[in-house]
Amino acid sequence: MAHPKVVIIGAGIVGASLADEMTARGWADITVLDRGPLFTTGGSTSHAPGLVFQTNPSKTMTEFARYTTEKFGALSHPAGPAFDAVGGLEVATTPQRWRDLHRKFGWAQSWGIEGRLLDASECAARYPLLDADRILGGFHTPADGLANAVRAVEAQARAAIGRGARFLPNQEVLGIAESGGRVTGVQTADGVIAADIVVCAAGFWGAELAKQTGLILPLVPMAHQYAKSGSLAALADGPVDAARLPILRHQDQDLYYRVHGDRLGIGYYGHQPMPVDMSTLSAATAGEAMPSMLPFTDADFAPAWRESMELLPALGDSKPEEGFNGIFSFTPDGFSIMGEHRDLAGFWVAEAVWVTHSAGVAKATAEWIIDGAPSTDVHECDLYRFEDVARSGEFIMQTSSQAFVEVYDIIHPHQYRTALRGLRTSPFYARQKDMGAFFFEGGGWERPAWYEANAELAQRLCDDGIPFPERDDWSSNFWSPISIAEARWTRERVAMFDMTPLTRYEVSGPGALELLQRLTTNNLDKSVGSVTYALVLDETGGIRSDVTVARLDPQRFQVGVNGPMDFDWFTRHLPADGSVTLRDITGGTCCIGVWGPNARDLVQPLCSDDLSHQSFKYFRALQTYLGAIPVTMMRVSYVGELGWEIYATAEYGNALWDLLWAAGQAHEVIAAGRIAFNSLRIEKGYRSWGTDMTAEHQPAAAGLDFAVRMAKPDFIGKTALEQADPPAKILRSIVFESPTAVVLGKEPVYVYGLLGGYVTSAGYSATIGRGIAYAWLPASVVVGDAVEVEYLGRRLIATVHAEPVVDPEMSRIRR
Ligand code: FAD
Ligand code: THG
Repeated sequence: MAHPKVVIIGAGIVGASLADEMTARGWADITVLDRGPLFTTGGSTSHAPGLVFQTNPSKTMTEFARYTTEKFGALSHPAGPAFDAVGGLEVATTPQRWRDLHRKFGWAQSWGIEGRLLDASECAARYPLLDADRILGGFHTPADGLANAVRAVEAQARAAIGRGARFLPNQEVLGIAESGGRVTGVQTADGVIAADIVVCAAGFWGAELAKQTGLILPLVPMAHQYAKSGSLAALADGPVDAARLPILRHQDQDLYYRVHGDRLGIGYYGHQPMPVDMSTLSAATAGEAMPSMLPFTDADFAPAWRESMELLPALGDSKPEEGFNGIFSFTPDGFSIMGEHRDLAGFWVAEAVWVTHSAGVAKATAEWIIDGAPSTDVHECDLYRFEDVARSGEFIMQTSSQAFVEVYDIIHPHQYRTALRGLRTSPFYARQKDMGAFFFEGGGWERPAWYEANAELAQRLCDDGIPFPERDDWSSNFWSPISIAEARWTRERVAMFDMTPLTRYEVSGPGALELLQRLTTNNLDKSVGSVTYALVLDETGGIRSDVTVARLDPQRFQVGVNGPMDFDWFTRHLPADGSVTLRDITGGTCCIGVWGPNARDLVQPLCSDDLSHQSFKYFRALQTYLGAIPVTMMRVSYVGELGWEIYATAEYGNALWDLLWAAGQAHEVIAAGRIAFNSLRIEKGYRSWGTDMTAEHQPAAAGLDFAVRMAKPDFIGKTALEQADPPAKILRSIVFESPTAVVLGKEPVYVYGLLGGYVTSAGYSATIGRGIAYAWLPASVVVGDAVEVEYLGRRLIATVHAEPVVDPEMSRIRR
């Protein structure tokens, strides 16, 4: 069978790597076009100094980087290697950074990157130019190193050409040809080059091209300074073997370094963000060989040089030379952008990719195009991960600028952006502020993390001798002991949780049931009023989402999902005959979770329907009234308590809150926040998609087999599950031994002294008075086994616990 005809726009590191990956999978009809010459095209790759530090908080990005080092290490180029594993060294000059390097060491362990923490003298031994007195220590990673990006481009391009690909220089793509919702080719000055698939790998120019197809790529081309020192005596004829010096990061001052012969290259992120205006760039650089290079701005670099002299006295009286402001892409969250245009079939993007991740991104993209799904979980990079609000020019610019400023900063996992806050608020926002809510941000929403109004409650529990363990300086950021009180109170009395930001869709029409049956693993052909928990799988059986589906009418369902990528997936699977309508109703509705042993006593007096356990069963839905307010109630509880999610359209929100709040006074109701919510759901054994499990995992491994009905007629992913091997790793609950042991997520877990896996979600269980977490662990691990979790350099002992940790009999919920 003839393979599809592919055009790749851009012969930078991404385009070249993609051509190699696709031809290696047997697709030979591939044309790579570049507006510049080959292989120094003038794009970002042409001048990238090529430092590859693999360790990243993201497992996916780390895996992309590891694949890149392995692949580039095996490439051959007549001029020399495409990758030199000189090692990486990150140094700390502040106690905060030193602590953070411990955290980074943890990520390296979790994701399988070799590395070691070194004291100052060990750092100086590896990097003799360092002033050892200025540093507290460093993190050394022997497999990191220097990519020669242009060599890597050429070597991969030659491999692709050897398998039939064409690389055409001086061919600017002027437009995308399409017909009937499909790409048909690309427009150049010479005419249309036909294609079934077009991949936009045009680097920071890509957003402009994509815009022509109606697609917004949230990236900002940003200038970043790079310069070289003069010849350094210490490298030219000194005792230091320049060729073996590791790549170096001095993140406390936004600096990085590599060797060029007997000179040092210095990169700097400390200057103000310099977004590039694309409307003038093209005209300004049209005739340039390096349109991605802007003139050096000396004044911006002055602090970089000053700080470099402090750290590396060997710079002596040398001066910055050959400086330039090079352009590359920044995104709102720092991740790349990958995927296929939903409204223009065959138009793919692989954008905002560093050299570091390039081969990994290219491999995943090739798998996605050719096999239908990447073998690595790529949700963090998904083209459709962005909420509507995140596609505005204002949002893209502000958040990408913040991403530039923070690129080397120490970022706490609960540190949320400060710019553009307050964009999405629930109807209860004013009430929440009145109660002293501390807000986290998620998807543009303001979400109470805890309420200062509950401080008194915390004090009361404290006085009653309930333990409130002290937290260390790091984990006590963006946290309050009040959250412990809120969680306890939920289990003992009743609490109101704002569930408005939980994304929900209405799926309706004659084809609605059939569509949902195909998209999910559980049987949904049940009576009106049923609520069902189900998984959404991809073709490989990987978990794309977990959802609740409420049948509100024979042809109308309300689906509680995880975010914008679900909308994308559902939309792509809508039948062509128009028999299903999909609507995101999140913004027009609101939701309060009323949960706790007192929940029924609180709500029943407001409702003329019978809310008893027998009449309104667990996992059922009811459309009714609370007082005068029309509501949909679902007897579902992510926190594992008696109670309901109560939905209303947004205009009733204030009245609904006030009604429940007033009725709740007799039952000692409180408002409770996200931190309590999260720890309650962990102790109850409920997973959070994107953190605990992703498309990398099948249901059995994630402990979610109970939501799969293999007897049901065909659904997406079923065949893959039938053929699946037993999982090698399983998601387990662990409970820490010490009441003061707390972790935050992504920490490595050791089993019998050997690396066994990593933590996903973590929290403090107020119910059992211990830190708890989920961790991916070898399937051989059994309940009762002891494990050790490394947190900021300390080993914390934990035990694998039977699930759920709290209320395995479901007696709290089913009553
Ligand atoms: P590019 O290399 O820009 O390739 C895109 C290609 O598309 C270009 O060749 C361009 O000519 C072509 N093109 C664009 N529009 C069209 C069109 N309409 N028609 C035809 N062709 C078109 N990354 C690291 O990992 N490590 C580092 O140390 C590092 N340091 C950096 C230092 C500086 C100063 C800069 C600027 C960047 C650095 N980067 C680094 C980032 C890295 O260089 C880029 O992220 C990466 O090279 C992007 O590769 P790409 O293939 O996506 O884009
Ligand atoms: N509420 C609603 N929709 C949601 C969530 C929610 N969709 C996304 C996400 N959260 C889905 N996650 C879960 C996880 C567990 C449960 C509900 C939603 C749950 N599970 C029970 C259990 O595992 O025992 C019941 C399972 C069953 O009976 O099949 O409650 O919070 N609306």
